[in-house]
Amino acid sequence: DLLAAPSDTTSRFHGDGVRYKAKLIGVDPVPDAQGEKMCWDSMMKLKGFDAAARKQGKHKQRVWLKVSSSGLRIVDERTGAVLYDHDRSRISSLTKDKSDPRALAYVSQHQDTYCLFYIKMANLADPVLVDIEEVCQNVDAETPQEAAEAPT
Ligand code: I3P
Repeated sequence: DLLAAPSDTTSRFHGDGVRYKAKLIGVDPVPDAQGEKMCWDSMMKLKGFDAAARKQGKHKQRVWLKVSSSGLRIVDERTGAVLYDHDRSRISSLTKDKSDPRALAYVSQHQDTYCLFYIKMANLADPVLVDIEEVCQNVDAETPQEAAEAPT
């Protein structure tokens, strides 16, 4: 049947999935599974650490972000070592970086603890956000809004 939906084995997320060239800006333990302000504050903190490290001549770690039907993996570009492996059921939130079209963040849950992963893509983050949303059907990419202005 030519009109049938692609089966699991023909999906581009099957097996190793799709890989994107990226750099790891940072990883930060966070108190909750989600929250616009929580994620934004964590991202800006990590961005500050990255800028400070850059001034000392350090570089972000080069990685592959792999998106597959089982979830997300962060793999060291140089050694191929799997640094993090997040089952799709553990991804509790996804954030588009309003300050950088190449960056994104997600929160991964492990038992009662949560960790935010902030990643800078080599290219635009939008297609990657779409892929992550497709694989982790329980999350939608949020764009943190500016704080509402106080009524005058
Ligand atoms: C680099 C420049 C790149 C940045 C890189 C910096 O600084 O800001 O855009 O890569 O980060 O070193 P410079 O222009 O002074 O060489 P990203 O855009 O991917 O962040 P890195 O050193 O952490 O790789």
